[in-house]
Amino acid sequence: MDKKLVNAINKQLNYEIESAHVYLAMQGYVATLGLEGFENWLGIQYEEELAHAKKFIRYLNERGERVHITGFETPRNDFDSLLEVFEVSLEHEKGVTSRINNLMKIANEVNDYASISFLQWYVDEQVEEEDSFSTLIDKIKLVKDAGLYMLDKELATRVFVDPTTEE
Ligand code: OFO
Repeated sequence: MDKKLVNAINKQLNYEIESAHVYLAMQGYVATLGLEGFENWLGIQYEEELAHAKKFIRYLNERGERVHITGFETPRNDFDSLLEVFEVSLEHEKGVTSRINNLMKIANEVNDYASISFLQWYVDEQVEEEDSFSTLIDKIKLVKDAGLYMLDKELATRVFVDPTTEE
């Protein structure tokens, strides 16, 4: 395989492990909010990212190329809200998409048709990744609005009772 492509795939498989760390750290934050469903969901996202890395590793092995594992950036561990976790996630996934597109560009430049075919899975996966995060952002906002709506209805029931005339 072309060395530039092998190096770029190695970089990406390490980034997938880094992505797993990103979601593991988010899972830790969400656990502090007592949201077990979100905690579960992010734990699965962590597993998925590791699976993305392993798929790249298997591919390089199949093509007789060497895998190089590197060190990883410390992920962000603190957030201001659940919404922020998912907004940061969506931005992260957009970054992954552009990295995958760049890999595809290199594969095309060096006419590596096997890699083009292999990378198509990641191109499709990124459409799903971005969609699932943006859907969750919409839902979190909706739920928030619904909560506000209910609180608003409760506040609308308040009637004026002159405190100075109360016995
Ligand atoms: Fe979240 O798709 Fe891999 O990184």
